Amino acid sequence: MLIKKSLLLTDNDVTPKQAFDNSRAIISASRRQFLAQSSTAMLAAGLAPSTLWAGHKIEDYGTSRFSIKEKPTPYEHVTTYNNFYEFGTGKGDPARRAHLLKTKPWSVTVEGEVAKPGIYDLEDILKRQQLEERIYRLRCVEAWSMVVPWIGFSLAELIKQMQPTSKAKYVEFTTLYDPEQMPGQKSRTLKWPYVEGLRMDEAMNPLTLMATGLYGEEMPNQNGAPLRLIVPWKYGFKSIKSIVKIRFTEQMPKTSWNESAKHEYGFYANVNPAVSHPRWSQRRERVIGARLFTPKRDTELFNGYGEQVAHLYKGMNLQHYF
Ligand SMILES: Nc1nc2c(c(=O)[nH]1)N[C@H]1C(S)=C(S)[C@@H](COP(=O)(O)O)O[C@H]1N2
Ligand SMILES: [Mo]
Repeated sequence: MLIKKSLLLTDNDVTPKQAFDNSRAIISASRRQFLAQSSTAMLAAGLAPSTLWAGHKIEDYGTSRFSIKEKPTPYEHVTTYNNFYEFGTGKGDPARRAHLLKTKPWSVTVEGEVAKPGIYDLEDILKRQQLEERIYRLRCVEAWSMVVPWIGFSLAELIKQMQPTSKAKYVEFTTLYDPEQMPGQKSRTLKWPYVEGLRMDEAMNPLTLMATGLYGEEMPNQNGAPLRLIVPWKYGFKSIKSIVKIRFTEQMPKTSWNESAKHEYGFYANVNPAVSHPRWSQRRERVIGARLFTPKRDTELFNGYGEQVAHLYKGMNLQHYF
């Protein structure tokens, strides 16, 4: 019975809207309540409770003018409905298996066309960044979306500190490769490690976020701990998780999804309702965690951030550069 309840929670059962709007204290109360209710259920269901308990609170962070004013998807959905193929292709696989990933200590290699290459301790990187909460919608290429209160810092600030050379036209990101910690890498679903990339001006856009947490807590492993990218105007697959390497390049990076099926997943991957995926429409999206029979929502060009990012693609044919 408990198991059923934990799987069938709806928006109204967890994180009521007022709780989120009014104060973080209330959120954490609702989180505690959720954890208390669900821990027994999770154990019974064979889920590793550590995947939900791991989160330490993040103490100090600001808010962002880029946050959307929408009700976040309940924590329970954000952390149990995931795409993270390193842990399997099922939406529930990451929550079940990501406890295998050891995220401390963590280092990030910076290389390529950059004045300050090196292997940096994530802790040292974080000391120099200002954390803020940004409520962004993540729109998956599979035509669903969720709204998440991410916590992170501006990628542009980090890039300025690393001082790319004038030859740096792109930034490439790589996820950890370790099949022992990431058992999905034992299957050849993608060419590992997972690689993503941005054009330099996309990486420098103030919307682009390096995220280290969500819902006031350190990032749950299944959501890409300890460091992941969030590019809110692009399809979710651009937002690469568990980053161990940042490389500045002159050439366009070879990205995992583009390499695996270039007619389906372009390098740009800007959210665009007018450009269908070859196998399905991108006009609308299913809202994760919504009540049964909730209509799909209309997908917005650039996921609603046209004002901030449309200029990046001026003069480009978006049907061709999808
Ligand atoms: N390393 C890595 N990053 C990844 C993925 C992945 O499989 N591996 N999946 C992507 C896809 S398709 C989506 S939609 C988002 C999902 O993020 P979430 O699980 O935090 O919602 O992560 C993206 N980042
Ligand atoms: Mo996705």
